[in-house]
Amino acid sequence: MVKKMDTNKRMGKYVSMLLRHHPEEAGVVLDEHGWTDVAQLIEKVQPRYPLTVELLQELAYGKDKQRYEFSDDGKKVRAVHGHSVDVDLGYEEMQPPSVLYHGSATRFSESIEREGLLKQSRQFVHLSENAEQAKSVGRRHGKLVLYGVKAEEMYRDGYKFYRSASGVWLTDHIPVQYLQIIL
Ligand code: HQG
Repeated sequence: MVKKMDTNKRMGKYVSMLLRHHPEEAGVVLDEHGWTDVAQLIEKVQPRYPLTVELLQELAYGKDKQRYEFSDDGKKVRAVHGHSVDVDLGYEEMQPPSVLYHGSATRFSESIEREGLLKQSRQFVHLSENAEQAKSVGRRHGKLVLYGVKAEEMYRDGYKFYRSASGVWLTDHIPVQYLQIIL
């Protein structure tokens, strides 16, 4: 059972890598909106992992958060956040809640507190509505530092925010004056 969980986790990371960053590594092709054909994706992943449609659905609606979505006919799939490849998901601009959260690691704090939050290799800075979710994202990078983002104030100042289908909030850059250290 433990072994099966580990394989699924590794498979999930591999599928996310293909759908968000390097589709070419397995010969997967994404269209301009990030979609790829489910049957082809499964065929390209199978030399490495025993992916099936059912497993892809499980990975899409993960325990902690949604990561992928399917087209209405179920034939296409795409990641709903996290891309570094240049695709247009058609996110709509939305008014954010007053505070959003970003978890990071203490080794980045000095730089973050100097330059603000940068999107690095991804298309956007990723923020959570929920502090717990932000904490687990931060811990993946090292010793946790949790920032609160004055999102409503930013929005009033003209910054644009988008909400992905997974509920992750996206924006281009968070200048330092909108950041508060929470933990
Ligand atoms: C840090 C997950 C130095 C930033 C999550 C982060 C998310 C800076 C790292 C999604 C910096 C980038 C994305 C600056 C930001 N100086 N470091 N000025 N500004 N950083 O992985 O947000 O679970 O690209 O704090 O839920 O950790 O995979 O971004 O530590 O939504 O579905 O640079 O990944 O989604 O790391 O994670 P990442 P992230 P999944």
